[in-house]
Amino acid sequence: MAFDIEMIQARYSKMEAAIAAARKVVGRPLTLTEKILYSHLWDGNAKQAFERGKDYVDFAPDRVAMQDATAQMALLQFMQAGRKKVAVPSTVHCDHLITAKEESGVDLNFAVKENKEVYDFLSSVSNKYGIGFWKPGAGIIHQVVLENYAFPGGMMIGTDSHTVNAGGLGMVAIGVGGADACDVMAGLAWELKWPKAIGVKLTGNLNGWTSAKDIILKVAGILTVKGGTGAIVEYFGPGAEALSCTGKGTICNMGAEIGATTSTFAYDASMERYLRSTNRADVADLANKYKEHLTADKEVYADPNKYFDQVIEIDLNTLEPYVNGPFTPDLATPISKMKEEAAKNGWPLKVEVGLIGSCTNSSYEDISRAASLAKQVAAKGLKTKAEFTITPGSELVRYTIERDGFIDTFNKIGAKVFSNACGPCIGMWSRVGAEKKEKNTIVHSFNRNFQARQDGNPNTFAFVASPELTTALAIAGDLGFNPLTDTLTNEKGEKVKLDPPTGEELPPKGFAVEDAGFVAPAADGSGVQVIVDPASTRLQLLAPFKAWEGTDLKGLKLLIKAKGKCTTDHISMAGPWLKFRGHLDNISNNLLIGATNLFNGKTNEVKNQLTGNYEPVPATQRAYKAQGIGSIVVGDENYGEGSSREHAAMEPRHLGVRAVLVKSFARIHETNLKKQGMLALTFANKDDYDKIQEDDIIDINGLTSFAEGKSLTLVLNHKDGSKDEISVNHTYNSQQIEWFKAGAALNLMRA
Ligand code: MIC
Ligand code: SF4
Repeated sequence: MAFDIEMIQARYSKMEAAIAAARKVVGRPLTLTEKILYSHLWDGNAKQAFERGKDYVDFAPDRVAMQDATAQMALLQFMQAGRKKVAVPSTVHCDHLITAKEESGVDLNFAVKENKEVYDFLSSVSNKYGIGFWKPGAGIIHQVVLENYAFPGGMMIGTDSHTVNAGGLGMVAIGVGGADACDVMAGLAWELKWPKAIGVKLTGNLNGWTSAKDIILKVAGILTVKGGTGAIVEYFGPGAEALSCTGKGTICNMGAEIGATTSTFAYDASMERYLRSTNRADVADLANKYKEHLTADKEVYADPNKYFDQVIEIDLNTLEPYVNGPFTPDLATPISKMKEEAAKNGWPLKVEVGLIGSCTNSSYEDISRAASLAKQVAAKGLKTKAEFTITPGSELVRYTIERDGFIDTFNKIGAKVFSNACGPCIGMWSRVGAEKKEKNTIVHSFNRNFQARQDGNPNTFAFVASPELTTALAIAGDLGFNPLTDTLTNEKGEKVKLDPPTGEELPPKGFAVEDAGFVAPAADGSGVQVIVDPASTRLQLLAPFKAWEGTDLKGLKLLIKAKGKCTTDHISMAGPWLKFRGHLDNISNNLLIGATNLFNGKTNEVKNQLTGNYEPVPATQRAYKAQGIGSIVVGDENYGEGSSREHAAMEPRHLGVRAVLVKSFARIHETNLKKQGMLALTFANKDDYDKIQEDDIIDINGLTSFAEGKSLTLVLNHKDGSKDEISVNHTYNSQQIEWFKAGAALNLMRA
């Protein structure tokens, strides 16, 4: 039986009336996304139609999911909200803090010891407040959610940008910062700007070497890392129905890489099969009963251009396998062009490591298809040239693939099986030799390949591909190898070709597991004690941020003018810093250490305006803080792209940065800044970015009449005595302005 089946039943029983009301106010057929959004309005059935990309709307999500690295901050905030229990079903998943080094068992034991304090904190908070707890080794949040909690037509939020993975099972699932999760768990509404709508029509069928991953790699190439911003992507068409449910999950998962709010698919037979095979026949039966509400009105898919703001069509019959990267997930190269492109750009062709798995691609189908290639290694007398690793997404998948012999097959090609956790994907990879910083290439089936993300080496050229292609490229040890056309030379000197991968969507013998890793919370947790040691380096109770002083902000120093890509990995690095995710002061020592200073082209070296010396960013900001001087961070396009980690907003807030001024923001990061009481501003005229000088002293005017839709003015006082006055925009609504005034959204809840 499924978890929380009564909640799902209750949600479905209200859908018909909610959708009818929506159709009436909107006055036309509805997309699936609209049906899900309108049936989750906080204020009940729709009384007005909302404008895409404009109206802020309050929603009532069905559930909340948190992973350990972000849950710490989310729950530290929740503990201040004064509630007895979470208001909606919520779960915590221990997946981000396990270092991949030797192999799963050893690594897991080590992590359990190393992170004991954090795991104890998370499990006791979960126990106290009625939150389901998935212990270390249970699997990666998004895989576990897909296997246990996602349901067609539902809405959830999660403190991780890849929460969107649950779109594979027909949800609207959205990544948020911990403060948003805290609101919903405290029984408050969750606010989102009504999204724009992108439709992707899939025709034809995947075949041979192509897989679901190639669809999203192609879409990323078309839309780029910014193209989905503010939009929900809805996939449809015969090609969509032909995909497995987990394949749909892969596509939705990497929707985060195009900046999309989320992605989703209509309920279909593949979802039904997946629900039944993961022990949720009850949800499948319910979904069948309500299926007309779990897809768009038929007019929509028949004439998509009329209902979506943008429509992309992809013919799966002619789709090629893609390899995206290096350093960004949207640089899409079809495998047939890779040799040429790599030579042209100086990307090292030798593949050192192939890594499969992660929350994006570790389904039974993925693993079985990759294994079909691994099997050919011995059969064709080949030797695998690169190292090869697997990180299963969940214990359910790991146990089942072991039973079915796939782990054995991978072992035969010298693979390492890491724990069911994020591992190398999030930089928790103790890669031998990475410290030498040698130029090298790796290929993986994860979703992100930002510089230095996997192994901390900025000279690792990381490419993203399907698990199948990753396996083939690892066998060949050559990034330019095109398995569709090229041959390999085997041990006997013969030329052999790899046969296209084959696999099973779902295990023919069914899934099996001994201990999936779930710990249910106490029915009454009021007696549970949560202990945070004041001397801890890993956990720190939060002190409220100060309220706004009620005046314009004068005399701010420029902390950094960041150049080019500045993702959340640049603002608050993961990897070795993950261990401080529950300790705001300690993690603040990584503030913006990855961002490039435009004035000297260096990372973590900015001019301390008090001493005139070049110093690390955190130290410089601490020096300003010590003197009570505020500062401002300036950035480029899509600032804060990537993760949902609110540390990227809390750290500058904690250290006394007052405003972040950029050409454009990624959605989650912008909201996180607002929630933490920061000013998130954009240049009214993007060229004004060039006016910011290294020694500027900056005033922000207009705050005493801060209002929705009204620009603010910045005065740049340059060193030579000249001044520039520039206009800056913001997207604060009246509620969000209150957050700013109170010092943080949480201060209002507590009040
Ligand atoms: C990621 O993929 O970058 C992460 C690590 O899962 C993050 C969350 C985090 O920073 O803890 C995400 O995507 O939100
Ligand atoms: Fe973990 Fe990587 Fe998935 Fe993020 S993208 S949840 S780090 S596996």
